[in-house]
Amino acid sequence: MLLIWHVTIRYFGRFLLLALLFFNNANTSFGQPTDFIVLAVGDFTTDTVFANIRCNRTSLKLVKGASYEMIATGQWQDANFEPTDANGFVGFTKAMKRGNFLKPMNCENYMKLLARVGRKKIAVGTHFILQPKRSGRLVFIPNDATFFFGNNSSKLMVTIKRLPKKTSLSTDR
Ligand SMILES: [Ca+2]
Repeated sequence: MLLIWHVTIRYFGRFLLLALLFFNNANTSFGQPTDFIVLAVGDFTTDTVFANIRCNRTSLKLVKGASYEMIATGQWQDANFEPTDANGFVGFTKAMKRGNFLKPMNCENYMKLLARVGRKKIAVGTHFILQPKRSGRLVFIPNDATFFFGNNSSKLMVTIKRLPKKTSLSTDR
């Protein structure tokens, strides 16, 4: 009898622990922060995007089908090349041309500002209106070659504003 009681207590404890863990995670994606910001129509926020960081994770969650205007200001720099704005520049050295395939978006300029929502990458540049096809966290990426982010410097400021739903410039490419 004592043994049955002991086993019951032991496994009930484990069950309770698992149940607590499950319900604690039930409202979130596993491993994701719980404090995502979802902009209401008309709201905006400004994020800093660093040139030497590949994945600049924002705390914004974009909503499928909503429209977001993104305006990037400032200049950032790849190595010792001329600083550029969020539109970046065409790679002009041999190494840059060879390294095109190492960029997150091969056909876009070096140091162009990119956004990623889920797995989808989008070229943003200095001004873009994005209508995501899936909801997800907004991540910004400088379009530089993988392994070559360390020599980048400075940062951009990106303002993200949620627009009214009917916007003619629909552009999740
Ligand atoms: Ca670089």
